[in-house]
Amino acid sequence: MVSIRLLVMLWGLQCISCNADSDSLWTSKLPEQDLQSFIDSLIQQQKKLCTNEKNSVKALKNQVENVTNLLFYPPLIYNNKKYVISKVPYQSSEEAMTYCTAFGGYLAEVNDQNEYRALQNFVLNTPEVDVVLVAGSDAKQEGIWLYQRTGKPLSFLDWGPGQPDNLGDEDCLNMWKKFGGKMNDLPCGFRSSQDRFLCELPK
Ligand SMILES: *[C@@H]1O[C@H](CO)[C@@H](O)[C@H](O)[C@H]1NC(C)=O
Ligand SMILES: [Ca+2]
Ligand SMILES: [Ca+2]
Ligand SMILES: [Ca+2]
Repeated sequence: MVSIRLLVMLWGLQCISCNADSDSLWTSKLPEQDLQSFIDSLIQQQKKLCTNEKNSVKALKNQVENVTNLLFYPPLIYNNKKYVISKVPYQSSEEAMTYCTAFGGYLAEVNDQNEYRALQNFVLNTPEVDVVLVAGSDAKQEGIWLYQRTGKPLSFLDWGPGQPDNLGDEDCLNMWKKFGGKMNDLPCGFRSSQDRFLCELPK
């Protein structure tokens, strides 16, 4: 009997995360009913709590998906990651990074040739976008390009013609449709309401 009660208590513990009402489990003394019906009522309560929780998680996921669709063009799924290009401009590279972080990811980091090819095609095949900000900055030391998130040197770079030119001080990195999706340095602050940013998110 002791082991069954222990089991019930462990079960009850799972409920705490579901609903604050589960406090009542602890404040009530063992009911006068027999243990079996007590367990039955606990199981019913547990089922109800977890159904409610599942439904609210579903609704929340649906809301996040709705917001994602408002803010981003249809995603690219590549190598177990999800990449999205914003439908909105950014005021600064920091703001773009904040958006990507809020969705559980980071400003897209081009790590190798394969990821680059996939992202180039993605940019070229997304209508209405031209300049797409990705991770990379040489703000700390001119000509030394680092990922903002990790502070490590970029493991892949492929400049468009005449780039990087640091024209009027350009310390951030983008992929530019005009260059066939090749890279260009551009200002880290606001440049044009046509500019977009690219997030790399968990799938
Ligand atoms: C998500 O969007 C759809 C279609 O616009 C809408 O019917 C649904 O209620 C929205 N869901 C939530 C949780 O906002
Ligand atoms: Ca990457
Ligand atoms: Ca620069
Ligand atoms: Ca440039």
